[in-house]
Amino acid sequence: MARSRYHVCVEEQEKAKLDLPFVGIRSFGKYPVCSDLDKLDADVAIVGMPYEATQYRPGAKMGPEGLRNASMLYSFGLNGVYDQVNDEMILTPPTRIVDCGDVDMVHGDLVQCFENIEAMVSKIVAQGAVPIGLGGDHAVSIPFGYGLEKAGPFNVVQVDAHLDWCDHRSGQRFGNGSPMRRLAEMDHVDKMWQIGIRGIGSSRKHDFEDARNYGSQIVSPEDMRSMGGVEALIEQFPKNERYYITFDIDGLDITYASGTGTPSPGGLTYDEVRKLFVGLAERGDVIGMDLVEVAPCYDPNGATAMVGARLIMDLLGAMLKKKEKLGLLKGQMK
Ligand SMILES: [Mn+2]
Repeated sequence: MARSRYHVCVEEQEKAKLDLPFVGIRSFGKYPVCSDLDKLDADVAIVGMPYEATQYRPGAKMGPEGLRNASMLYSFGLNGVYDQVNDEMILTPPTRIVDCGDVDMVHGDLVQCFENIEAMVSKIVAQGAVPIGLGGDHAVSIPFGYGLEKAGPFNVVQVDAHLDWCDHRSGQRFGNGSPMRRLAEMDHVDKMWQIGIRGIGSSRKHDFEDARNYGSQIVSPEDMRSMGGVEALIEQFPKNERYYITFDIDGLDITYASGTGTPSPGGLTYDEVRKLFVGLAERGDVIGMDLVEVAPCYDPNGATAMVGARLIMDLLGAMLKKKEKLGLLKGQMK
């Protein structure tokens, strides 16, 4: 039979299962699903926390779904990705990343939702994996922070437009304007940096004073650039200490992150946040991270979720490369 002019000559042995981004089941990055935490055996465990009680535009409870969808763009390389900056492969075997699905939610029941988040995160920590949480509104960082207790003590690096240090609003102490104060109250939380802060939020002057009195370093995008940029900021982080990164997507500028409840101009760029995460992963030991407040309903082209998913991948690449070089991956220790 005559061949078409479009015939592509592929030897049988060159054929491969491509598993392209539009094919298959949408776990984060298309990494394997682990639905039984008793059997969790991985370096990193992704967990969705679709909890929401936002103070303005709703939608963050669909964040895990949006981030998993967006992560398909980066699912080309189950056998790793070429990092052209450092001229090396990253996220290669034996690194093990799994998606544990979502924490179970009970609509309107903060107590059960938070207990479930804390239980799942602490179980992941007990199994020796680094939890990466997908919010959800920023209140999820309160039970996430308690769930990290056994991985502590640790420092907290927040990237956010807002200080989130409000003590309570009409008695509500567990809203998305309060996670940083609640974290600061935890015995296993040590130093704190709050980066990208510029937004108009629920924290008042006395909340800023309380944060500074705690010892928190509050760094606006302008502060960071005038001190010499992200490279100079990274120098402030003590080496070899443990860090939990809590990343509110609105820390990025509104041009990167309009798909959120309270988008804010004057924010950080993708490159600044990437360098910050990579610098932290290289300098310290990142023991957990969450990305919160992605609201897909205001993200019609998916760009906000894509930038968010990409920054998780950037962080994981740097974290796991460091562990690989130290021989600390689970697959290396057996
Ligand atoms: Mn926040």
